[in-house]
Amino acid sequence: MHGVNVSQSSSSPADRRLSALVRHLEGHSMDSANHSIAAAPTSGSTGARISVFDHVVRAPEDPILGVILTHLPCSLCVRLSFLNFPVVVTVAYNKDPSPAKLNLGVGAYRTEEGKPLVLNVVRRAEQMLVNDSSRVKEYLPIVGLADFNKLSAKLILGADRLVYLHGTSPAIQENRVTTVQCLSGTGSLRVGAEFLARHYHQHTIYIPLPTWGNHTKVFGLAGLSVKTYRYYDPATRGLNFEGLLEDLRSAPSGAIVLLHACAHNPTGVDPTTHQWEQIRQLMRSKALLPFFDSAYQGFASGNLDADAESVRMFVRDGGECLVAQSFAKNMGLYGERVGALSIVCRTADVAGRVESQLKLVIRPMYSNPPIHGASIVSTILKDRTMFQEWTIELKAMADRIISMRQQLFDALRGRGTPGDWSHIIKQIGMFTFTGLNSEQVAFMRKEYHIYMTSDGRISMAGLSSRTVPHLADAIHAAVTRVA
Ligand code: KET
Repeated sequence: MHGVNVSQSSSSPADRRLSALVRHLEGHSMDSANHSIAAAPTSGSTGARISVFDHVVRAPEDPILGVILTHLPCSLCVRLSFLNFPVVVTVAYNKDPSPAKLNLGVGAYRTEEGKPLVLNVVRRAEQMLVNDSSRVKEYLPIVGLADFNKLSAKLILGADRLVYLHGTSPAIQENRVTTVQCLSGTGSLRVGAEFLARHYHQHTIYIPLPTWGNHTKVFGLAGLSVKTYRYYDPATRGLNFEGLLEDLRSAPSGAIVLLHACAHNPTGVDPTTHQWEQIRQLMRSKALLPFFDSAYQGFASGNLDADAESVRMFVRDGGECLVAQSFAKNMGLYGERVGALSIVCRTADVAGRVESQLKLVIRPMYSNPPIHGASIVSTILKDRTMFQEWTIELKAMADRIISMRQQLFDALRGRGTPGDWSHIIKQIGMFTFTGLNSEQVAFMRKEYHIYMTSDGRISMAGLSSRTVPHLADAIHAAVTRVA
């Protein structure tokens, strides 16, 4: 059926391993097909092969992960996709033979050479874990690794004075924060959402317009009713602050409000400290419940404390909130799926009861979280030197992104591209919300082999000094040739 001789085109050990995987899957998928045919009541030895899943329609690709470039060799990706193996690549991207092709779709950091990066400090932590012969692979508790939970909460909420993580968080000192290790940022959001759907009196959550595409699905599938509040003003390419306040003012008392802690995705537009303070006052006066999504701590400014300030403002006032944290971007642990959900409560007693219910959400969902990624994070956070090494590497990633902003801005100015492109240098974090429309995005994909989400979001982390001119040429052509 597939007739693909994968071994011929594979040369490196990684390729050979993948080839073996393909052969295994081919064999396996045929075996299982034969097996189901034999068992299916509709099939005889000569009868039509009708699957009990014949009615299943093909779902569309995920708009973000659907354009991920994995480091699989192109030829193998296409072959794996023949098998419907769920590799997260678009066949379109991988089939694109152009050497100039550029993937700016997913929010994943790349080096100046366009390669995925494993931080040195992460490699060191992994080495230490490997060398530690006392380590075992037993199940973690339902709530995950205790050290990891404690340190993650300190990282986002502020630490006590005894450790090198700066600042103080009265909530932690008073034991009224419960933190559970979850499957990265997405899993933390989902566990928080399921908890709210079961135990919180208000089932409406307000999310910014626009927001990360997965928010709607995560909250909707957890049983919450999803509404939006105005956030971005296309005319100014900045925050629609009045619209935001108006919408939150007219939200029902007690409603949940999703806030991006920093580096808003996809717009790159964050409120100023003064605006955050006004948002806080309004939300507290209406008893709106803040649910922070912190996927980019350290990536916005390069400073972990500065990027946590919005969350800390809401914790300092003594009120309650939820925070979903991801270590995918700031530690480069994308595939390790390591994150945490913290719920800041009024009292230690409430926090204890909340935690007992979080366990009931987690246990039937995935039982308990994986150990490796959380061990890496806690090894780094627990050691002063490693922590400092991490902050330096993190700052270097943030700085490279900032320099890409400047280079792209200069390149467009240099070409005299019509329009005001200052938003490229004003926006914060991994993404630039370019303002390009979906036709222009399609044009750039077809003519320049540049891949991005159809809302015109580009991941600045995927750019390099070498690729900036190509992107600037493409944007220039799109703006001048496509309305
Ligand atoms: N919140 C936001 C705002 C976010 O951008 C992402 C990921 C996540 C949560 C989830 O991250 P996790 O890997 O579960 O820790 N965003 C990038 C990747 C993706 O879509 O999954 C992105 O927008 O490209």
